[in-house]
Amino acid sequence: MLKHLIHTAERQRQHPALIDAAGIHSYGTLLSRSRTVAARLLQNTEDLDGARIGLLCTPGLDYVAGQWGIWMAGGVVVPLSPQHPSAEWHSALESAEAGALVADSAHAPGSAETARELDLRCVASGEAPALDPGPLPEIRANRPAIMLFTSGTTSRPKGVVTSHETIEAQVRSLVEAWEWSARDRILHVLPLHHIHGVINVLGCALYAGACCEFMPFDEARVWRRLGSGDVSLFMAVPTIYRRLLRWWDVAEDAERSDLRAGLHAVRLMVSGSAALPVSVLEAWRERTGHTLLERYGMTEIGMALSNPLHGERVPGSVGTPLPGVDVRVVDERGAACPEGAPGEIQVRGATVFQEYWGAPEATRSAFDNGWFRTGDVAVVRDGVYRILGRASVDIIKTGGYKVSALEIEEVFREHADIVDLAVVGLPDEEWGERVTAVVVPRDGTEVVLEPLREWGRTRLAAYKLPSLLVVRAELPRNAMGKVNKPELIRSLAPHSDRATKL
Ligand code: MLC
Ligand code: AMP
Repeated sequence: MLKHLIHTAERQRQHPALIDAAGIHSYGTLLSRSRTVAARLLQNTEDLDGARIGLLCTPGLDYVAGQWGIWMAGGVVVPLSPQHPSAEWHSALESAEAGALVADSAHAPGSAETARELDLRCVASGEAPALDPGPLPEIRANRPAIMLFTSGTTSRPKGVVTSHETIEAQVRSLVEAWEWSARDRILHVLPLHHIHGVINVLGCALYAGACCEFMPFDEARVWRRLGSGDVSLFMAVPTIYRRLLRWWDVAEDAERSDLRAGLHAVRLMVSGSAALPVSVLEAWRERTGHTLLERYGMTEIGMALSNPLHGERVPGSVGTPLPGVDVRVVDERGAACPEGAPGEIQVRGATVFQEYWGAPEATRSAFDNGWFRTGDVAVVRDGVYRILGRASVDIIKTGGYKVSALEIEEVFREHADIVDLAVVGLPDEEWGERVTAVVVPRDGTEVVLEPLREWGRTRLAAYKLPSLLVVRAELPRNAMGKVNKPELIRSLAPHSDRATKL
C-alpha cells in the first residue's frame, strides 16, 4: 500500500491531495510532512519494526501525515478518535501495547497526559521544522499496517490487524468497482478510526491520486459542498443521509434548486455501515435524482458486496461480490444455503484481515476452513444479496457505529444505583438502532437517563451511551440464568416510544 501511495504522490507533487480547515495541501506537502513524522519517530532507530503507534489528530493533513509517517517508519497505525473520552484512548493504547503516540497540536495537552500515564513517547504530527529521516526501512507488503478496534461479542473491543497488502487489496477492489481516478474529489465527513472513513474514503482517494476534502458533519455545510459542483464522490452512513434529507425538506425552494444544479457534478453517492432503509433511498432519489449505491462490509474483511456502479441498484439489497472477494452463505452446519434460504455470510480472499491482536483463539474461531464468519445473515436471489440481520443480539449498530452491549453493561454495572441491567438495540428511524438500557434500580433509588449518561460520558464514547432508558423490577431470564434478550427486545420494541428517550 505504502509503496503505491508514495509512488502516486511523487508523480503528482503539485496536485491537491487534501483539503482541511487550514486550506489545500498538495501531494508534495503531504510527502514532506510525512517524512518529518517518520524522522521524529525513528530518531536513533532504523525501523519501528511493527511497533503500534497511536494516532490522535483531527481529520486533515496532520492525521494523514501521521498515518503515512508511521508507515514510513515501519510502525502500525492505531487511530484514536479525538471525540472519545481519554478512558477509550487508554484502553485502545493498552490493548495495542502501543509504543508511542502521534498527535496534532489541538490534542497536545490530552495526548501528553495520556502518554505520561501510559509511559509512551509523544510525537507531534504538526508543522515545521521539516526533518529528513534519511534512509527509510523497507516495508514489505505482508507487514502489519493498521489496527482498528471493533466491538463485538466480547466486552472489550478487539484490535483488528491488517497488513499493507490486505489494505491494498481492499482499496484496489473499490477503486476498480467504483472507477476512482485522479480527477475525483471526495467530501469526507466520517470519523477516521473506522474502516469506512479510513479505507473506503481516505485510502481510495489517495491511492487513486484524487483529492480528499475533510469537513466535520454538519447538514448545511455538507449540502453546500455537495451542491458546489466541485465534488464528485460522497460516502456516508444511513443516519447521515436521513439527516441531510431532513435539512433539505425544510430548506427554501431557491436554495434547493441551486443545490440541485451543482449535484450533477457528483458521480457517485455510497451508503454503507448499516442497512439503508428503502424509504431513505427513495426519498433521496426523488429529491436529488441520485440513486444511492448501497454496499456491505466489515472491519475484518473490508468491503465484500456492492450494488453496481453502472446498472440497476436494487433497493434493500447490497448487490454482488466485489472484485477479488469470495462470498458464500451457509447454514449452521457450514453447508451452502440454497437460493432464497437465509444463512451466515462468510468471506474469503486477499481483503481479509490477519489477526485479532493478542487473541489467537478469537482469531481461530472467527474462521471456518479459511472463510471468515461475519455473523451477518443474508439471502441470495439471482446472485444479489440481501442482509436480514445479525446472529448476535449483543451487537448493536447505531448511527453506523458497531457497539457491544456487553461492553456497555460492564461499565454501567459499576453504577451504585444499578442492581442489574441489560443493554439492547431497539429499532429507530434516525439511528438504525438505539442503545437501550433496561435497568433494575437499587431499592429506594431512582435511575434517570440524563444523569446516567453524564456518569457514563467520561467512561465511554458518546455513541455507546444509552439514549433510551427502561426501568424494570426484574429482567427476563432463561433456564441458564442468562437475560433473555430476544424476549426483552420483542416486549420493548413496539413500546419504545414510551421509554425515556433522549
Ligand atoms: C451521538 N449521539 C447519539 C448517537 N451518536 N445519540 C443516540 N444514538 C447515537 N448513535 C448523541 C451524542 O451523545 C450527543 O448528545 C449528540 O448526539 C451529538 O453527538 P455527536 O457525536 O456530535 O453526534 P453527531 O455528529 O450527531 O453524529 C451523528 C453521525 C455520527 C451520524 C455523524 O454518528 C457518525 O459519524 N457516524 C458514522 C460512523 C461510522 O463511520 N461508522 C463506520 C464504521 S465501519 P449530547 O447529549 O452530548 O448532546 C463499518 C464497516 C462498513 O461499519 O461497512 O462501513
Ligand atoms: P464494523 O464491525 O464496525 O466494521 O461493522 C460491520 C457491520 O456493519 C457488518 O457486520 C454489518 O452488520 C453492518 N453493515 C455494514 N454494511 C451494511 C449494510 N449495507 N447493510 C446492513 N448492515 C451493514
